[in-house]
Amino acid sequence: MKKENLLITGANGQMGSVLVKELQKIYGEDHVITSDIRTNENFNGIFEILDVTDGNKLNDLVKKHQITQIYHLAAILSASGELNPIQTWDVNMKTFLNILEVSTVNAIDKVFFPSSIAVFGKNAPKIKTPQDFVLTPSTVYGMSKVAGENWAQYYFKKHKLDVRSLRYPGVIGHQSLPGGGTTDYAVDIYHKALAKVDFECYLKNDRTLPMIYMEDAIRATVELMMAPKENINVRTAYNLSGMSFSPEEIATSIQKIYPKFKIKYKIDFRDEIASSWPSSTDDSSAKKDWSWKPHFDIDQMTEIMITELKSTNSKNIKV
Ligand code: AKB
Repeated sequence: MKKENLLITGANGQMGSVLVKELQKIYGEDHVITSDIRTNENFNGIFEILDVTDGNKLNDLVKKHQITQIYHLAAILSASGELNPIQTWDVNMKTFLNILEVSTVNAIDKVFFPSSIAVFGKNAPKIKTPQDFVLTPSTVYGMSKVAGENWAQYYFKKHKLDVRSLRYPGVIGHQSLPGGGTTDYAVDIYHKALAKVDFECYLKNDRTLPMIYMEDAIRATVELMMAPKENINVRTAYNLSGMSFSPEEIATSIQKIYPKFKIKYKIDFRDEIASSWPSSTDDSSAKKDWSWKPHFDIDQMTEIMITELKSTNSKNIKV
């Protein structure tokens, strides 16, 4: 069997740090090259400093490690993106175009590109937003994801580059902290509950968004990347569903474990971003093409989040 060597960009991020460990289990530590703009001592195996806007350095690393697959996770997210729109467009687009070019030149087998529910705009149906609805995003982040999806499809058609992509909902996990996203509140809320402090939410109480538990998000990524090439009929990005909930509903779920937990609201610009996104998406293409099925609902997730965060906290205190 051909030896695979994977390059992960943005490996220090919320998804990257968890995905790396899963890929290391599958391919072996020495075959997963982790990279990020800043150094990180938490990974076993090989780590490289990489700013993906530097196409030459990317090309050198791909050659040096004989890379066969790239998971390109480096990006600026929706809320941070609105504070620096031009820089966000530059970084998100330049990095992905470098990945596509270097992958084509080096005959990379497969590329993973994360897209997002942020591709949809206010005009899209809120409930079960269809896979193929017209994309009119309201954020620069969303615009960069729509452009990225189209570039992915272009390289697939023009250069036969096997680029695969998912439209992630908000991802919630205990292993890492998100940064700069609109859905980040749904991770932060668990940390506040554990610290026994009230949570101040920047979204409206009934702002329902699509979300997914980290374990489901990682499994979806691996399943998509392992699916036979002929099954991949969507060459932009697949809608992906886990669960949907509002701030009020996640607070209720936490109150089943911590009855005294309180949520209050101080709305900011992120609610406007969230108001342009779907409440749920129709992921029947993912179900049909590569048998996608989420495993976790909100209460199961809450139980695991609280148990795991408690255990991490007690380990940290002992050190
Ligand atoms: C964000 O909130 O920006 C991300 C996303 C939904 O893509 N979590």
